[in-house]
Amino acid sequence: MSPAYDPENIFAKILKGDIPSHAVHEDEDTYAFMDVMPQAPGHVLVIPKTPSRNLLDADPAVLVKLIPVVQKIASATKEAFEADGIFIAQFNEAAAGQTVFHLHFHIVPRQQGTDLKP
Ligand code: D5M
Repeated sequence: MSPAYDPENIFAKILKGDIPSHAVHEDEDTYAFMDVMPQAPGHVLVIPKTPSRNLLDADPAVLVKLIPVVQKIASATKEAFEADGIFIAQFNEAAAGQTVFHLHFHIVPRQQGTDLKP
């Protein structure tokens, strides 16, 4: 079983306004902001406002609202950065690379022939 949701994680603090962030979208259920360690220019994170540790922990009703926003922001990011493609990633638990334990989708514009930063 996964550890419990930590209400003091960095993204929870961003949602509370305790830590600054560069917002690109906000609605009743969802928040999107620029990643501070971008893997490429235009790297955005999309998160639900509902506390969810990761995808495995999330209520499907939360995902129903979140995924269309991921799609919309991926599309807008692709256009804004004139990207050839969009990489979308999401990690579940530390063993899989998750470092912030509030569900988030990475949206990263990709240009043909370029590598992601490690
Ligand atoms: O990645 C977590 C991601 O969160 C990683 O790309 C850095 C980013 N991050 C960490 N702190 C902040 C703040 N304060 N603002 C914006 N982005 C942040 P994962 O490995 O998927 O858990």
